[in-house]
Amino acid sequence: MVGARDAAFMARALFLAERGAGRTSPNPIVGAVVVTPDGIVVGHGAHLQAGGPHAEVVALDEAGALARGATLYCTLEPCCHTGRTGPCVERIAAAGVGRVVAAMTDPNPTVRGRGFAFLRDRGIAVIEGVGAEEAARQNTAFACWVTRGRPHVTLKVAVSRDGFVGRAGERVRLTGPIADRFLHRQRAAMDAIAVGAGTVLTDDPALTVRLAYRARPFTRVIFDWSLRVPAAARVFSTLAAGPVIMVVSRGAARAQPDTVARFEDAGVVVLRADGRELAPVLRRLGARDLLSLLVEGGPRLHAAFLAESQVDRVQVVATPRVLGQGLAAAAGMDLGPGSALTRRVVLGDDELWETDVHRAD
Ligand code: AOF
Ligand code: ZN
Repeated sequence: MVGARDAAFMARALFLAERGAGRTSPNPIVGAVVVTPDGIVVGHGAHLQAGGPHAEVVALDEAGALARGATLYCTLEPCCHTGRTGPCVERIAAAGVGRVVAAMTDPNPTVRGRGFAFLRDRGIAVIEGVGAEEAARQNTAFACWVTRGRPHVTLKVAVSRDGFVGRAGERVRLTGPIADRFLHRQRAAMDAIAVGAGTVLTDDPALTVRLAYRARPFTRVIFDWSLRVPAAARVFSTLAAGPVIMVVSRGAARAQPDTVARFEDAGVVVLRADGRELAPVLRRLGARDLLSLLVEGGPRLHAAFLAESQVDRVQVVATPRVLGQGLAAAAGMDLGPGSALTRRVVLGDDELWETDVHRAD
């Protein structure tokens, strides 16, 4: 039975889970609390990094003997497999937990319901789905990666009031300082960022995280099919911040072996692709444990992602600047606050409109 207190304790577990936000890839973020039958919280836990203990184990360690007969609240189905760490369900059963309340099934195909079944087999009451919506939101990228083998893809674009994203060959600032800070925080939580060659040639971006704290390396991906980006581009001077991956067509790599060799000698990862299809490239990025990818532009790269239906989320930052003329956003990019809008955030003079793309599969 779902008690009135269950939602409140789950809210606490969901809050704890956020401590791992942006740090746990390729693992999900998970929070857990252990509560005695008289409603006293005797254990708290969060999963803070891959390879580290799971949230349930942290909470059970804190609870010690008080876990006997208690309820364990966890934001994800407890695991039943041995990965980098051992199965949580065995620890839960051994601790004598009487009841488990979980927000959602672990989408990982090696778990997916087996953790719950294990617990029920041992006579532990299991309640699923409390806080499900919030838990799913916390692990959207993980669920995408673990089921599809590719990163969750967010397309982000800033637009002028008259609908332009910039001017050809010119660096244009559209967003204000509040939006910039928000967007750098978002960058800090992503595993990787991608831009097209045109954006590197026009903006020469550093593609680093500023204005926000980031504890781990940041992967930058440059889609440069025909090897147009010069070695002097700023992004190549930021290898200390994390890997830089250049996606080039196999033909271009073959035609310009010296250029490729120079990049590789400098520490750049050159990923040779057959054709210009994005899906296989995304799977290769997924194999590098990249769970989330922020595609910043430009319009041609956005258009390619949209044409191939490789987009999970679209973010439009509407700004008050008027450009008069310039580059249009990718066709098919819904620039208005459409009906499917999932989030709308006011950022000073700018406004973020976010839409999640839902798929049948
Ligand atoms: C849990 N609690 O806190 C997390 C879980 O390599 P491992 O041992 O860390 O296992 C990683 C997998 O375990 C991951 O793919 C996901 O299915 C699950 N993560 N499960 O019970 C946790 N982080
Ligand atoms: Zn576990």
